[in-house]
Amino acid sequence: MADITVTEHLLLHQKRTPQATGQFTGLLYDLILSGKSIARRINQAGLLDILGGTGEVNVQGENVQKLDSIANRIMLYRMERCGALCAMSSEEEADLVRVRPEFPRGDYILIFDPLDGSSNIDVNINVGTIFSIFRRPEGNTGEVSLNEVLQPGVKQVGAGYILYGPATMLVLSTGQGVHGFTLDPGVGEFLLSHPNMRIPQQGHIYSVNGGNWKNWDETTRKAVSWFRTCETPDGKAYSARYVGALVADFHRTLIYGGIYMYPPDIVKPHGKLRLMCEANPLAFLAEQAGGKASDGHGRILERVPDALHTRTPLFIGSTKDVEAVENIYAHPVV
Ligand code: AFP
Repeated sequence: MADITVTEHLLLHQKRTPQATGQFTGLLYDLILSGKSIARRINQAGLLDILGGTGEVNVQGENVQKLDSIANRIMLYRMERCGALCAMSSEEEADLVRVRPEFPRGDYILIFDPLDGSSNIDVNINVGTIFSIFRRPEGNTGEVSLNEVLQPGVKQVGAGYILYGPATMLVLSTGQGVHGFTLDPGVGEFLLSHPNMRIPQQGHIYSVNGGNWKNWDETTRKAVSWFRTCETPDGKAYSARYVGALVADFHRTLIYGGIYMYPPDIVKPHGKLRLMCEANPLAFLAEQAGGKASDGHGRILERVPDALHTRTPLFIGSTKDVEAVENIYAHPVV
């Protein structure tokens, strides 16, 4: 395959209109640069004193890892200066981060999880940065209000993730399919390696934290049991795989098909995952790749968040597998 860089790909595929200002392409460029900086820190993690926790607890009530905090600072620093944003929301920040007046302000809003799966970092297992991009509602100027940011996922204009694994990969959609790029560390560029990614209609892998079994209701147990006992189209049993880093579990699901599930339970009645910085961007990718994302009852992308850190149950992956779960929730066990 000819070496197509992500920048070339964006320039070739962005819609060009007379009104286009290049802001969106510039935003993606700086996002990619931030991802490369984070990848470099992660690669050095075992060599420098950046493993382990900071001793702080974030807005989600979770222990902040040193690399969470480093990744968050890299994203905030670089993206505030990119000139395309008016506001950002990070999983690590309690409140909306507005671009300060000393920096040029643009029309876009960036939501991100700087380092998803960071509890895996000390054992050298995949982590990732997940991002979601919205446009500020037309005609609004001045200070950005929270309401302008709390948009449903269908309004995303772009979404993706950077997976820091054996290779660093960028998986991106701007609404015209999903494309994967692999970082060539020799040249420092992401090169197109996975054009037009498509999720198989039915998979053969289910992914869920089975340790939560005792906290699930009977309907959820029935949904999980369905995958434990049913057969794949070629008559084989489903396999179970669970990394515990959403971005890694989703990446496998995107390529092989199947389903990732984080259902509600009695400890987390609204689910664990964050709608805006985790579920929405991956739901956008899933749909763009021909798959589906649901909260068990309806489309993730249609949910209107009531807060920046709203949580949601998530069932995402192959259309038939997600529909199987929705059918079970449609007839709850009483
Ligand atoms: P961390 O970033 O705190 O590791 O959280 C990761 C995560 O939000 C998501 O990436 C995983 O799929 C999920 O939590 C795993 O949660 P459990 O440990 O409850 O299975």
